[in-house]
Amino acid sequence: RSIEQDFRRALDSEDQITVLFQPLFSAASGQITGVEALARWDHPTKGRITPSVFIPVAEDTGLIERLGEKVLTIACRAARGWGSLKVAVNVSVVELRNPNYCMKVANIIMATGINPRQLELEVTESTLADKNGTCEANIAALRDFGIRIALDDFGTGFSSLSRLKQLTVDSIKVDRSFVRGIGSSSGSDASIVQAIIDLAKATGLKTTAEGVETAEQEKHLQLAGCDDLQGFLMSEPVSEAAITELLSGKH
Ligand code: G
Ligand code: G
Ligand code: MN
Ligand code: NA
Repeated sequence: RSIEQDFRRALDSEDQITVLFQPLFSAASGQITGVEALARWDHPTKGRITPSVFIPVAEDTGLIERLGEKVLTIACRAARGWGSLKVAVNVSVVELRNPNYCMKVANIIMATGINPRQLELEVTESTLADKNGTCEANIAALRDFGIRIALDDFGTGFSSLSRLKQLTVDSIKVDRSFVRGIGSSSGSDASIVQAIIDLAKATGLKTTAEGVETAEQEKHLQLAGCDDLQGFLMSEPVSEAAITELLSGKH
């Protein structure tokens, strides 16, 4: 059977698609500031399949809309048990091209009873470059509703600074390809990260660094003025129960 057929079955099943949550921490205080929901697919015979494989399939087949609804519903239900903790969910540009996207999100928020201010949606730079004005309209409507928007993988796409101002997102996530180079000999990645953080601050945006794996990177990002840190150094993506335990202060 094709991967498309298998993925369709996975969406119909109760247990193949799961959601893990990776915590984000304040660089200054070390306190948990939020979590990012990350989809996982446990294939009945092939084992765990990574999103970099199934997200493109989901986008090409239109099944991304069903995946998005599933992940968002799971994330919002989990958020109910976590007080006012921010929960971030990744959104594909394909979902944002649907004129009804904002309404679908609003329905899930109302059905689960969470405060829209708890939710952050992570969009990619391809959303900014999209000629179709629907993405922009959806982002504006989502923000009017109180949902925050983060620009994911910042620095890897082609978004111009003027587009960044127009779209008025709330925060940017510095792509891990830049974070990886911090502490390496040339020093150019450290300069790029500093420039991105300074640019974000100048335009009133919050910053999260992705892919923080070493204490040296953490130290550098603290000094650079980055707001939040996310990466395997602090925590890999974990289960809903593990986040609940982390919040309760147990170890
Ligand atoms: O979790 P992992 O590092 O394997 O994620 C790989 C990529 O898949 C990342 O770019 C991440 O944003 C994306 N991804 C993970 N979960 C989702 C999801 O629920 N929806 C979308 N659109 N992308 C996701
Ligand atoms: O593109 P996006 O930022 O949504 O990707 C999130 C993905 O990054 C998740 O799949 C997660 O597993 C992965 N990730 C999170 N922290 C780290 C890290 O410290 N190093 C690396 N290499 N990947 C990470
Ligand atoms: Mn993301
Ligand atoms: Na990213």
